[in-house]
Amino acid sequence: MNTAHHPVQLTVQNHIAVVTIDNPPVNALGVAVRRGLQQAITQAQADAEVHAVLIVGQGKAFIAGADIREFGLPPQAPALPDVCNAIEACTKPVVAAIHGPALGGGLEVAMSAHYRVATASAKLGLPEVQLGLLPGAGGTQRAPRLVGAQAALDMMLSGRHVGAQEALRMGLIDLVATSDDVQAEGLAYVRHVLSEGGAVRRTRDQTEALADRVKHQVAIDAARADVAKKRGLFSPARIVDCVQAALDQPFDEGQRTERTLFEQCLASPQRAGLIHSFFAEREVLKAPETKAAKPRPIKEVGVIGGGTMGAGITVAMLDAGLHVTMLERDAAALAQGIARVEKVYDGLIAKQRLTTEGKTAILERLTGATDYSALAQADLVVEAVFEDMAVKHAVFKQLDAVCKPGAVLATNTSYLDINEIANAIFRPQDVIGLHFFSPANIMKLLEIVVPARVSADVVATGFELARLLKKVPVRAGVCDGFIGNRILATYRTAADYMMEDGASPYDIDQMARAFGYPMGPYEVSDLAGGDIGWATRKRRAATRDPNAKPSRYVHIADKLCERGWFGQKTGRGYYLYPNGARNGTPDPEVLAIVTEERAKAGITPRSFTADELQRRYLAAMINEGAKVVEEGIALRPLDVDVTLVHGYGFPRWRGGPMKYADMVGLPQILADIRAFAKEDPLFWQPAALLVKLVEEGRDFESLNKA
Ligand code: T1G
Repeated sequence: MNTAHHPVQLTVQNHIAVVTIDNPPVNALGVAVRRGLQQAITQAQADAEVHAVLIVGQGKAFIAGADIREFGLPPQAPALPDVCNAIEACTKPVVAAIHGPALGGGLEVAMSAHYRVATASAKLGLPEVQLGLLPGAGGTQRAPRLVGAQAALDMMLSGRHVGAQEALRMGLIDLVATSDDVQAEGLAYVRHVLSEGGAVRRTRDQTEALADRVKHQVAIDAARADVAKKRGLFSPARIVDCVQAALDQPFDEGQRTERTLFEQCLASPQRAGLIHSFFAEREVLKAPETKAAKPRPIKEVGVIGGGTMGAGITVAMLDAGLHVTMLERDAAALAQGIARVEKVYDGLIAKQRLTTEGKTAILERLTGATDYSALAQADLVVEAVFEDMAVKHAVFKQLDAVCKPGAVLATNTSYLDINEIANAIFRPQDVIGLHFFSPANIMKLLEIVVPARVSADVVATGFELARLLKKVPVRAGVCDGFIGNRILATYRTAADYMMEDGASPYDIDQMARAFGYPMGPYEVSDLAGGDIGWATRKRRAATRDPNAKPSRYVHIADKLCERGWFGQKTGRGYYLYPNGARNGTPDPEVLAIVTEERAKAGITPRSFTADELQRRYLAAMINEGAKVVEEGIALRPLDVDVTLVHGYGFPRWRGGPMKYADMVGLPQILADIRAFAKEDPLFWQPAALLVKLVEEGRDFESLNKA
């Protein structure tokens, strides 16, 4: 008896073949599902008792799309385009009844059916572009035949989900069901089709939606121009080409065009990087503590500090629907903090993304206070006060005295030792680091920093808070800079060394942009303000061990700061920002300072090619990332990837520095580091983990599932 689970079942009810897909968790179209669908259609076609076919999904989805885990593996028949064509070729009417996600290949299956009905929960979309792909199972040819070029391009280039009502208006579906009983609604619609004569309405034969060729050509041309402006991604331009084929070519020829372009996208490194990011953003949610414990409840939260970070965190909490108490030291500071929060919402009102009433409703959940007793009932409190250990100790001493038992006490510190903060109070098990990134209500990354004595459910609570705030959490151990800032310090140092050795800061920024960063390290410094790093360097100089090995110190950044050249906020930094310009222009005086500092350091400047700049910049990033994994500060290489992508601008379509290293090949990365070490053995010390992986012929990915 074959007890294997067949993910596609066919039952016949009153001459209707009900084809049910049951492939948890989201009915992805793995090879067993494709085979089952093809067999079901063949069986329904051959069975004289069957007058029509209904396709429906079991569980929470219709079909979430192709099985993303199959990409990059040898293809297995039947290919999804063939399955879709078989569905469409059926001589009996086929109805797709959609609930939940019908995405990518899932919507392509539905569009190859002759009719579509959806419940209110339906989410229809063609998000392949987010994976570096395009709809490769006829979607680029059928969608325009149903909804026209403009709407099809919008769906495929944005990847957005479309609800049932919008889908009906577009012509993507035929009916929005009145109940959530998707199978019953599907059967009812099949009976309706049969009562109307049971016509087989093949999408490939529809011409009405593309009748006005001029209109659709205008839409295609506009999309092509828009895509050309957005550098970086590979598949959007090919999506436009596919829709052009849908307008110009017969269906079968258009499908061949689609197949050719789909295979180009499949072969692109962007597909590998984006699919890695897709899964990595789900794997980071799986930390030992989130498996071991349940989060504590989070309803009332407190934020201490109404400065830039405190206000940003307050907005993030309010946007999540939480009740927030902002605590400041006095009424004046509190008023400033509240004003910073209101300014965010006033900005949204100005952009007509929020109404005045909406702002009022949000602010009803915000309470201001200047006395710690206001936090007595908070479930979680996060402090965002001045980065000074004495100030942190004073805050946590108050929290220890006032907060209810079980309250989670979090610090937003970006580099102070959280173990030291925790050990100074009577409930270290409740202390955790929640490292937000500025602006805290916008940046997705949230480092969940785990001190030695914290209890597992507090860590789980940090992850739960990230979910509520729609942020991307990454578990980090306690060290200087945790994961992100520690790696940033290293590759920024590598950039400073290259600048002092002969490269212009402007060439380094250009290299980073060419790699896919939105801006380079010196543009970032000008945006954030060079004074922040300057203050940290001065603070650390005071505590630096005089007997420590003399590591090379580049003074260029300090020289700019000594002149008050902090960046955009002072009109100049590495770049000039005349009249408040947002885009800086290179500053000859900065280059003169660089030249002067080289001379003082006794350096004869050398030239660097863009490739040399890039290899050093990335080798430093990857090497430090390997050390961070080796020391357990990051659980896996993918945690480093997600941190750098969601907190530091690393291009998501490259998957992150560790994924990029795997794609380059670790032997090459290690060889680069060893070559650079000949110039500077102190800075370029290969991570033991990197050496080990190369010796064993493994890559970083081999550690992600371990
Ligand atoms: N393939 C394989 N696994 C998938 C999957 C997929 N398509 N979608 C989700 N999963 C896994 C996911 O990794 C997680 O696994 C679990 O399901 C729950 O996902 C030929 C080429 C459907 C809206 O891009 O957008 O079709 O962590 O945590 O928040 O033209 O998943 O539990 O082990 O995200 O409720 C196009 C991708 C594919 C849709 C559900 N389709 N998925 O969200 O759950 S390419 C997509 C999603 C394609 C064709 C082309 C979301 C969701 P684990 P989850 P969720």
